[in-house]
Amino acid sequence: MPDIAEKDSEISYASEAGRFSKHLKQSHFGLFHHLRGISVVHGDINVLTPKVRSYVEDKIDLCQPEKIHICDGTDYENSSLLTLLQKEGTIKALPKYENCWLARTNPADTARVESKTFICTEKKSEAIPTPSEGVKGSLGNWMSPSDMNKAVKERFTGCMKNRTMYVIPFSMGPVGSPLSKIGIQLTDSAYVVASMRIMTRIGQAVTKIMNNETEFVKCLHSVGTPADGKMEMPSWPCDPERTLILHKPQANEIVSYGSGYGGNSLLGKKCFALRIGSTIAKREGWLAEHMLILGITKNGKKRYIAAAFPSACGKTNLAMMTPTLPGYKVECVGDDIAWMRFDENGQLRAINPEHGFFGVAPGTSNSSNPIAMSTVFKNTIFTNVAETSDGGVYWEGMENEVDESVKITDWLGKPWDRKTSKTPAAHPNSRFCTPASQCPIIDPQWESPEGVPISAILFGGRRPVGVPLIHEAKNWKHAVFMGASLRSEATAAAEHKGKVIMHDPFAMRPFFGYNFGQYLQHWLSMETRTSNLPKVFLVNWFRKGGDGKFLWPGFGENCRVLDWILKRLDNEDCALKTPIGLIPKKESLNLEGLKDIDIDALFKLDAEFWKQEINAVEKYFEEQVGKDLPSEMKEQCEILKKEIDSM
Ligand code: OXD
Ligand code: MN
Repeated sequence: MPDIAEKDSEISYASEAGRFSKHLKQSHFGLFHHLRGISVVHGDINVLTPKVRSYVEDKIDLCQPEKIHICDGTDYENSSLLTLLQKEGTIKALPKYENCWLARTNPADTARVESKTFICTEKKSEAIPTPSEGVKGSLGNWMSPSDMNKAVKERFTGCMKNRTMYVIPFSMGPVGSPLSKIGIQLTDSAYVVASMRIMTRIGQAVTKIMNNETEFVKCLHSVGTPADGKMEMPSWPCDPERTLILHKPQANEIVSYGSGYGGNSLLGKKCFALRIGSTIAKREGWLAEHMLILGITKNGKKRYIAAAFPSACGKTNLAMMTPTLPGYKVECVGDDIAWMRFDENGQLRAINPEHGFFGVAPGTSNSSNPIAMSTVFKNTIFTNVAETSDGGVYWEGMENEVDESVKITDWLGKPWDRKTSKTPAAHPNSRFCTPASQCPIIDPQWESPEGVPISAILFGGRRPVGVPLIHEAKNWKHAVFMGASLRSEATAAAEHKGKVIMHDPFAMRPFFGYNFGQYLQHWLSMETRTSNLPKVFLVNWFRKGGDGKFLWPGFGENCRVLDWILKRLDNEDCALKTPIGLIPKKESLNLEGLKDIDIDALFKLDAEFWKQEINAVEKYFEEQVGKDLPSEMKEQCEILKKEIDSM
């Protein structure tokens, strides 16, 4: 086969029109090209700009794949990849549903690995704050550029031998929106391609708008091979011992090795949209946040709200809420990530950079999230959920939705019995990966290139004691403090064990791309960008009573809390000042039709609890952020302590 690629690309770059007509002729028809002497078995190298091509060629030299596949995002491509994945035993069809698939991972590769995730900068202080002497930092990990180069060389040299390198051009955000960004992911996992196709916009739509000036984030991923060459589970290759996820903000570069799962391998999500995204946002003056975006309409008036909750704290449920109060409608823009910037009128606008939902399956049911349940049973890849004998899926929470007579096989492929099995049927971090467009309440503006106008920002977490159902920040500095002091019970989305209350500032602790002290400074600086700042609130659906039961019913009833927020946005005089912020005045929270709500317990402010809380936050700031902490945060601690003392 002649290597005609070099000459062709010169010709095609001389003529854009020629490039695209040739692209149409060549896709899918097996006209082999070569890159660095390696066969391109799918797609057209001419759609790659010279800059992209040079990046791909560099990584071909490093990874030494057997074949190259340039993703075009077509249905044809997708169905061939799904066929291949079935043949390799990575996925199996779920005949109960339309175009749904079940993947089982190696049990050692089931969650994000924060301990193996690094930000790589010249100076350590650019990436992470300096903790106090003897304290282990928890606001990210740093690696030097030379260590990064060494680690990459060790792991990636020849890592794609006998494998296909897939080249995925993708857009985070609506293709062509001024708020969107482009990435090129190289991966040796067809599962990753199929998932990226759901989670982002990939292929021709993206390459069509690229020219040689187009900036892109470089994303290199390999599932790896263990050093001894022994692959424990050939259907799910990975190298958990040497897994490493690296980010080089200065070069807009991500390198991920050893894991095929979730945030470790779908690089558009946490690595790009949050870690690299937050560094680009800092440079360009906007915000990349771990936030859902929802639209809420009350009596015909619509507002948009963004909300930051730590992983697995119900962001997807809130984003798809079915309000119980009549006259309200919630619509979903996104369930995990928001990119937000002030427009020329000073209005904060947000896009959801993603194109799908990668939601935690357990706990999702027709009672907790009927909208998710009507979204996920077509065109979905499920991972690590349990399987039913009638060709469907099962997870904790679906007890009432699967007939008793149906047999269940757990996420490890073993028979599982509802009455006798001691372990969960689905892995606690098992997921559905499903197109956002299928959501029955997807917001009509969800792909609007200018983004939706944000009126309020919520922070929240799982706080069984002490933190009221809702309180409002007193001003912007206090709002930033609220985000900075966010704490929550640990969840299954990462590798932490147990139910400890962890600090998770801005719900971003695992996702900061740069020093948290500078991140706070960046948030504080928003005050200088507009006179129209959103109002900020802290919510807690998870407060428990003395009997250990939740005090608030949550889910669809949370619209009552949103209703109070809307009143505040309309400047209604319905808030009561307290030392920690503003809470609803008596009767201003609509509880009509709700029985047995202990409103006093939900809003009780205990001085001793709050003293301890502020002390814990102050200690955290001192130990973890030290000299990088903006003075405004210390001042907020002092103000709060004084006010709490007078309680
Ligand atoms: C996620 C997470 O997967 O936050 O969204 O872990
Ligand atoms: Mn998340």
